[in-house]
Amino acid sequence: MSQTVTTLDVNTAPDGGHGTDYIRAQSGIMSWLTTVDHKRIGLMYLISTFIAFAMGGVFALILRLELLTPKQTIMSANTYNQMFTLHGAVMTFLFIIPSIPGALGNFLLPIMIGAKDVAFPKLNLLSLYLYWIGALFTLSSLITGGIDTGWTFYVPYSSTVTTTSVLSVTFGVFILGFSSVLTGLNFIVTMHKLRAPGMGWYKMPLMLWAIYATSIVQILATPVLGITLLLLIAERAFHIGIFDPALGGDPVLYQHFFWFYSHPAVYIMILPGMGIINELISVHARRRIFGYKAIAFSSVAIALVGFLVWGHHMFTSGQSEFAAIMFSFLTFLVAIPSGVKVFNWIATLWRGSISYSAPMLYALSFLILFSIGGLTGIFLGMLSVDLHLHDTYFVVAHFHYVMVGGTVIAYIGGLHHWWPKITGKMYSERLATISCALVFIGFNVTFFSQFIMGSRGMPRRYYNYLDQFQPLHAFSTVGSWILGLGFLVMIICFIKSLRSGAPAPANPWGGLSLEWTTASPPITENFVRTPIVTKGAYDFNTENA
Ligand code: HEM
Ligand SMILES: [Cu+2]
Repeated sequence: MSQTVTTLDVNTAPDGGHGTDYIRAQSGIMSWLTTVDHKRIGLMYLISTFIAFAMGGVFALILRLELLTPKQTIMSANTYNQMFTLHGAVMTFLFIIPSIPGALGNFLLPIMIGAKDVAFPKLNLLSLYLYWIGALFTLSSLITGGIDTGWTFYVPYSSTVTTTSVLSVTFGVFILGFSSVLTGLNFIVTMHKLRAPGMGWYKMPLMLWAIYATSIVQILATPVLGITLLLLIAERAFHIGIFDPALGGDPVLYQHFFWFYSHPAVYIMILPGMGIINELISVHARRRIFGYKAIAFSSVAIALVGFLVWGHHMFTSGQSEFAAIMFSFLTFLVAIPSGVKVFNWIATLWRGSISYSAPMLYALSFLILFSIGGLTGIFLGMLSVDLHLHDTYFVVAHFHYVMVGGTVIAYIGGLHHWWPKITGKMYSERLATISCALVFIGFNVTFFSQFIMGSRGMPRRYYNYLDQFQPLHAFSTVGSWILGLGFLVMIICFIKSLRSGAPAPANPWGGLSLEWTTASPPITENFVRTPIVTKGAYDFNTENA
């Protein structure tokens, strides 16, 4: 009773005589910089956000190295402050928010609904340029004296105290926000207007429901961040007195504004990852997805409830007791749709014929790590418990379990899944399995120890720490090397695939959604003829499906 898909022929290229694949359709750098092909734009996002990930990753390894010993190890306290600020800002604004929508969303969305491109191809290119310009402003701080406020830019430190380059970084993030809004807008219109004949809303692959929900959050929440950053810029440059108590302002107001965006933003980060997991689990277990509608609506529910819980970041900031109790209560509500999803994924795997391919291994890693991240979120949402855990390593561990164990793992699993489609090349399953194992082990060694440290009172963002924490910190640092090695093997695997991988067939995994009916890589306008959707994306013939 579900979903997508055509029975039409494979849309061949280049030899099939229906045009050249999108990579070779035109050549020269200008053909890339002026392209309006969503696939080329997606590929450029893929590369750009990956560079950001690599930079953020190197910062992380350096941070962990500093924390190997309780006193100074390799850098000064000031450098440490700038390093974790940049690590957080790069990972958040330059990597995790734009990566999945920008790369996989752009590449897949039009193909998955049977369209030639997104609704506004030129606007799409503008989003990419805004991403690049925003990235330049943000990273310019590397040569103009850094920034040491933490990625949250809390006032009054950011507005009146620090002498580091707050202005260029916040302006960069402001521009990045526009990129995000325009992408969300474009995707929403595309899904409303350009679905192929037969592609009803309930026939869309669940990945697209997730992207739809994400886009809603992007266009509703991101402008609030933009205005907040503008106010911060004005405050710092002209002392207008919005946040400065000496001028009649209120510093806690900044936190309200900031988290009114940034809590929903964590759903901009995790929802697309959840969307990917649907495709990985169903295709690599050859099972119809269990509870299609429940999964679809839970994405939207998460997006909406996500707007009501920002105060759980501010339990210790002096909000009223009533507000704190309400925010705590509402936070638990998010657990319900999240739990629905996890339950449905496990039910889909149940009695599936699971193939332990790299995408499935990543999906299984996601299920374990995201569950740990989500369950520890309940601890933090509990008002009484959070008073103890606030701003400790427990928080650092929690959000890395969600963001890295959830989103990044899902993203990498998705990259493997769609790699043959995007590049036209197969990758080595052996190397991919090795890297997945290293990432899983390294990740847990790095971050599980931080739950323990945090529960014992190790504060976050500290440069020096008590000797008693050293064994756990050292354990965590060694874990980060294993994790780094895992990512390195992954990159080697991808480069090897590009150089010498076997040519990919149109449908290497036997998937049923529309992208598997086009050639690998697809031709410029995706399909030779507009596909007509007759079958569901998850209509695998398994017993009692
Ligand atoms: C890949 C391995 C990673 C390692 C080893 C790592 C390590 C760290 C460390 C050591 C800190 C500083 C904590 C402190 O001083 O209190 C930190 C903070 C942070 N990390 Fe990561 N990280 C990794 C990946 C990521 C990713 C992928 C993201 C994004 C989704 C991310 C987002 C953040 C954020 C937002 C902060 C907070 C910065 C702050 O406190 O201002 N990290 N990470
Ligand atoms: Cu939150």
